[in-house]
Amino acid sequence: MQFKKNPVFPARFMWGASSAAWQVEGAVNEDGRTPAIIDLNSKTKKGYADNSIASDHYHHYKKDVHLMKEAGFTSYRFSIAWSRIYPDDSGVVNQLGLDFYNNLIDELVKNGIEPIVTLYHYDMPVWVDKKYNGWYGRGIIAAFDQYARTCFKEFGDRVKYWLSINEQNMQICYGKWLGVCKKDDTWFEDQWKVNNIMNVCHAKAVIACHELVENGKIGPVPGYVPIYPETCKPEDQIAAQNAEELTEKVWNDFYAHQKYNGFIKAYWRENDIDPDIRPEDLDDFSKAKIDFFGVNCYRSNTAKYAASDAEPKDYILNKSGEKGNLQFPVVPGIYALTSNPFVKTTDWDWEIDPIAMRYSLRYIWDHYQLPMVITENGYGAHEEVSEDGRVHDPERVAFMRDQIFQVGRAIQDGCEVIGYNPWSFTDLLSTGNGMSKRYGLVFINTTDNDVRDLSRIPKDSYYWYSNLIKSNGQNWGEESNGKL
Ligand code: BGP
Repeated sequence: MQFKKNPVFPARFMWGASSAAWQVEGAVNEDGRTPAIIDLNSKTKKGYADNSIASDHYHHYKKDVHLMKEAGFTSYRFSIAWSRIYPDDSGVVNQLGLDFYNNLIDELVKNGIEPIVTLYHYDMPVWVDKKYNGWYGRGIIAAFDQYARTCFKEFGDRVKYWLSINEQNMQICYGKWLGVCKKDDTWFEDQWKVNNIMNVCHAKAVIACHELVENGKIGPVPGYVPIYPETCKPEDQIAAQNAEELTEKVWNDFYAHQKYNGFIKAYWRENDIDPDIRPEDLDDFSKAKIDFFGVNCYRSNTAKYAASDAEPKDYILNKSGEKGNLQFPVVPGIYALTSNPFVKTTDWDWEIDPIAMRYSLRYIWDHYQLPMVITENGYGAHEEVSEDGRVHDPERVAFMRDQIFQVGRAIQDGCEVIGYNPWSFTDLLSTGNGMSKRYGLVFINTTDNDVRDLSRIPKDSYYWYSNLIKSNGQNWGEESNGKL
């Protein structure tokens, strides 16, 4: 539908931004924290800075929260590093780890900023990985449950919005990239066992949150990429549906309906896959009723028909930051991804598509009728400080303006959206491109090769966003593109 008026955002809309522990904190060996698998994984993706210093948020959190407050934030989404809370298998909680998050949460609450906390954002402690064989072993279920329960008991008096596992679907679909897959040649089958164990952990967290946190709300955080058919050819439409099922809908249906959907059960049967689902898992699933969806949405994809005898191709992400360096996947008989001539792309070939945001929110609302909070959305770019000492990021301002406007349109369409938390508040490490791919509203003075002084420099987008959110989404500024 077309609307004659600009959108109006609800009162108490949660305007903020997002981060994850391993990408922003640094201080990996301090105050009792022990290594996480992602520390090792990030070192394999050379050449860029590993996460031992990152944005040094661990030592700058007060300054960072102050900048959030100045900007008018009403929320901040961050994650807890499991290995700060439980550094080893002794079962003894690390008080210094609790102290760090207690201090951060207190600082946020004092400044009127609602904490939105992710339990797991790719950083499994190495001791868990070794002891239980990572996500492959069912031993992780009790360890994760213990960790989640500790977080709810320690922080649940002040944290009311919780997120279970970040982008579980992406961890399965890109298991090799994100360090979940341990054995390439059996991953085709293993991924569904791993996924089931992750689902049990998600379910345990949902159950424990409702048990332990008064008025606590919890949801999953799928990575959501709408998939358009390349043409109106019916086969392309089915290919787009297949891609959507196998990269996101299987997960979203599971979270909302608390059971596996018919598509994936048929897929397992067809491919002789046994995901090793136990009766006690089904029991946990039936009790794990989520309260909302976290939504990570950056882009869209396009799919087309792939014949059964097509040559299979892996998805090779663009790691260079120069356009045109990606390989779309071909999954014979199921789908192939392809480029979309109607949208521009970033230097990493990510589609710039604000309508995808409206589409995603409408899709999730139409299917599941649950409130949504945007937990990631953002523009990755090469950036530096200008001669005038400022950081000018007009592309990010345009990106955010168009994306937020489409969030507003989705609200006008009838969707219940309760917050917008783009990636990321400060610059932080990208999963594959370190500090060369910056997402922040605030520049961190460091590079992949040179740590510099780690000073915080708010970018133009910070000031633009601040004006917008202080007016609860009415002041679109000089960069309004007619949206006033
Ligand atoms: C999401 C992850 C984030 C973040 C973001 C940007 O999938 O949840 O951790 O990194 O993507 O991706 P990248 O860093 O690869 O550009």
